[in-house]
Amino acid sequence: MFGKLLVANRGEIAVRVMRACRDAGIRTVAVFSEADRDALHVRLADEARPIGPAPATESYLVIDRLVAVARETGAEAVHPGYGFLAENARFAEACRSAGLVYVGPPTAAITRMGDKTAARRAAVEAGVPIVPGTPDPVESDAEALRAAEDIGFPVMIKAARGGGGKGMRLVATAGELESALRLARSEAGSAFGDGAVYLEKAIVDPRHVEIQVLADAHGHVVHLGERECSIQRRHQKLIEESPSSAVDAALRAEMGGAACRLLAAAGYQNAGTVEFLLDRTGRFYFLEVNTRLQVEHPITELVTGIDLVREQLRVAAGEPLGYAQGDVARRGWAIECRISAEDPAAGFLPSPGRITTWRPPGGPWVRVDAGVYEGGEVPLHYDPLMAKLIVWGEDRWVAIDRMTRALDEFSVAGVQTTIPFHRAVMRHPDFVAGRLSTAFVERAFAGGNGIAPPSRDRARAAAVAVALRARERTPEPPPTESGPSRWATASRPGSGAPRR
Ligand code: MV4
Repeated sequence: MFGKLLVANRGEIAVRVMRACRDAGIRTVAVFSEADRDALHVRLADEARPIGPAPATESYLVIDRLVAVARETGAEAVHPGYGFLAENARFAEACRSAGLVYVGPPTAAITRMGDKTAARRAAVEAGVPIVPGTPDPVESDAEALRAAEDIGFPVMIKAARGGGGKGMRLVATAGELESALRLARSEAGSAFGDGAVYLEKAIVDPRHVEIQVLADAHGHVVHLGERECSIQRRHQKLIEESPSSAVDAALRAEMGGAACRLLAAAGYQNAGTVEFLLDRTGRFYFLEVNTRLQVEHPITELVTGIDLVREQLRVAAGEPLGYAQGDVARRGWAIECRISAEDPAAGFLPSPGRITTWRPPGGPWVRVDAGVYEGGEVPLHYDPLMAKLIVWGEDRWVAIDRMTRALDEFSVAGVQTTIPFHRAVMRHPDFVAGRLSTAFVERAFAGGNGIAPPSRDRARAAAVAVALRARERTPEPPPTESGPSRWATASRPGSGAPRR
């Protein structure tokens, strides 16, 4: 195992990686921008080096500077975290060329999976189902129209180099295709420097379900089950849970097997995530591969007992996983809420500033992965994620109740937070019933309307329906609190203020 590792990141993920290093006896080097002199990750590292001005393009994204700091400090390995350079093949290669161990997949795997159409081809070769669509970018409007009629409307136009929904367009009819193509091409061109687009059949109201995979340098590939990530807004995940209420053991084995086949065929090593769309009939379709540790990795840790960062470090050091698929056990239910400095009552407007009160919850099966502390600052330059609140329970009802309790305990002042949003979701009848799709947030909270609840009538009708269904399905329904008065409480603007 390496003696010293540089963490090329900031915030909660830098802290998370450093903790795993401490546990493994690895010394850590933090890097920090001018906005992060007093940041938590700097305080927790064994040593820290400045890397430039606040803008990430002049600090956390400067490959040469990061590699130079690693060399100067005698670090043997580099962990990229997520975001910033975490899926940048040039960074991985720059580290390796400098003789550093990159804690992530082989450069070729990052490159191949970063190209959407190449990833789709790899999926087909590995026998992994993909959404029906064009194998290559469409060259002309005429070709697109022919393909779309072949596939059947509605279709989705996607950027070949894209991701995160940029350059993506839903097209319901042939008449809308031409203008949608034009818009998608220009959006893809400015976002990815490549206007190439391809078509897929649109899956209506899918769930977003992803499989966590670990692969070592000795040909062992195992999956750690799924994460349900449908609760998102504008492609930013807000809440994740594991398992998914839409996945049973048979489907898990099928999706897990598909994910392992794909990554094994790609010569993948380290931690990786295979994203799928799951339609309402339980069919799944490959979406893309995330060649990094993900924000929501702790929910997988809580249901499997496997420390994913530790595994990343071990695998990068050349150690074998040391267990097979059959050794991976799953127990209970985990939920994660992303606690960001954003105002959910104002369309999730970022709310940077000084944190004057920070009192996170605790107690049994409550985990808080934070990158901030009381008196510290949330800089406006970066992602406003302050912490992740993760709970475990023996089943979904217990986990929801425990998350509700933990959210009630969480006291933050000085910045607005997403806590009121999460409290509202935990009692939303559709969430409680596990009736999720990627459209959940916009439907339940009327999109830009932040945490505004559905109408009284809708809420009441849905609550009754859920209570009846819950009674049919399980002997012990959770204590739901779905009366209109509760909604009024949950949606009161400014309820992010300290409560106790
Ligand atoms: C889709 C889709 C429906 N049909 N593809 C959005 C991000 C990008 N990586 C893939 N996305 C989608 N692709 C087809 N053929 C719906 C989405 C989608 C979505 C996917 C995952 C998580 C959240 C989402 C929110 C809206 C749309």
